[in-house]
Amino acid sequence: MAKLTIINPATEEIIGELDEDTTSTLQEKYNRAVSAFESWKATQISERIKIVGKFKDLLLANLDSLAEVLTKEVGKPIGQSRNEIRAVTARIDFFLENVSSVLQEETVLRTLGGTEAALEEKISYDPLGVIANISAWNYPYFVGSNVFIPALLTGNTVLYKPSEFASLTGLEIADLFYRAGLPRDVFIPVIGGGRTGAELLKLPVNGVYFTGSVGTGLKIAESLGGRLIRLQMELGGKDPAYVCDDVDIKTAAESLADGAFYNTGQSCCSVERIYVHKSVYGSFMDHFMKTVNSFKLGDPEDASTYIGPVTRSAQILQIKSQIRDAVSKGAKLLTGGDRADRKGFYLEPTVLADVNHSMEVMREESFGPVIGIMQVSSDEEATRLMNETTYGLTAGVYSSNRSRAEKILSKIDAGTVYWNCCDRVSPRLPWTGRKHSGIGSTLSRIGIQAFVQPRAWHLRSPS
Ligand code: TXE
Repeated sequence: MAKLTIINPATEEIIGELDEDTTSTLQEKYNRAVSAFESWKATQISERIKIVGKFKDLLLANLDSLAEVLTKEVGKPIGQSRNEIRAVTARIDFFLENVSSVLQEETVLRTLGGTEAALEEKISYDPLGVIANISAWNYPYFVGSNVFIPALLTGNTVLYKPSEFASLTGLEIADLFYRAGLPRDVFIPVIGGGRTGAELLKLPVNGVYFTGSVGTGLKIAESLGGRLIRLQMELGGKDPAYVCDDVDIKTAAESLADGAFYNTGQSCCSVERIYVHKSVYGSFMDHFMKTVNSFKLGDPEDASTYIGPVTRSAQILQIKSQIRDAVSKGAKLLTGGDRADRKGFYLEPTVLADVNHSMEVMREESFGPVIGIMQVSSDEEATRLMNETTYGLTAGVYSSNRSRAEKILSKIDAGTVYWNCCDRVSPRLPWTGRKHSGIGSTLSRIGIQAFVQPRAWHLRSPS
């Protein structure tokens, strides 16, 4: 059996070793998930709600130890690990409160009959079956729960493959579910990297829910060619924000610095490009740099750390190559640009000015502590540049004028738009990417419907 080695990105030390799944263990797990489906589907919704509610309680009861594992495994600063676990419980509450009404049967026509037969039309919902949930490492609790919580609540069984960089957390999640009373064959973790993910998808699962990079998303779409199954993808972004000339500059700069560097810039909705109206550019840059310079880089286990290591060493090479490309084309490096002088996969927070769209850093996802900032002359220019991308996850506008912001945002081709905020996700709203940022939606009532199939009933009484 091949081993998966877990490395702490802050120390580069090996902190664990797990057995990877093989073709035969995957088949065995799939068989278990299939055999558990009928009884889980038949389980009362109130019972499913009770188990998931207990899982939520266990998350809170074990918050500190779970956060420690997450921090050791992905390098997320400990305060941000705790925030993630705490915030995921609010998402779970949304699902618990809404799943019953989403699954409610709906009668859409009822005729009385009389001389004719009475007719009723109604819609009901069935789970899909066994779903494969292939997940990313950057927010394992968030991106995982967007899928496995509504999937389980609606009666599906789940084969859950956490990222190979977040597998200890994946196993913690499975353990909490079992302690909450979930039958072991209803939620089964799968351990391994890309090869294991690809093997998993060869099994005749009924739905594939993927969170990860565009490159892997495209490979998965190709590998599923010829199979008519439900496919959802939450992929990368190159999320822009525009600062108009009518804002409180300090507030906008502080908000955007946080949006660019929180989670060490490794959020799908991190701010990755900033456009600033030329009349406020100087003042914006002063405040922005002051905020960035105040961020403490260091040991993620230290509660005062804001910037930790990046999770994968390969990201360092990729981001440094973007920085080199930008500087060689005329960008000005205002701070950072290299590895931090310490052990671990650390990159200094990096700010690039005088950037343009010929540079990779303004076109390709960076997924790390780097940001490009560009001056613009008008709302029209900002709108054009924000849309000049293959991605479409989020976009933000900072302005004191709501109708000005809404006018700009309505022209941006992105699934989520923000006025005077960024890097924000709400369980009440769909999380959905356009263009290369994804297919389908999680969260909101739409993100519950994503895990069921409707049944249309035509019921004619005997005449
Ligand atoms: O992705 P990878 P990562 C995006 C984020 C960034 C990426 C980072 O923007 O682009 O995710 O996550 C498995 N067949 N989002 O680095 O490498 C792999 O083992 C099947 C978007 O983890 O693509 C891992 O479990 N599976 C977002 C998973 O795919 C395969 C929220 C992802 O790996 C595979 C969070 C294959 N051929 C991050 N190859 C949003 N939009 O909401 C790899 N895997």
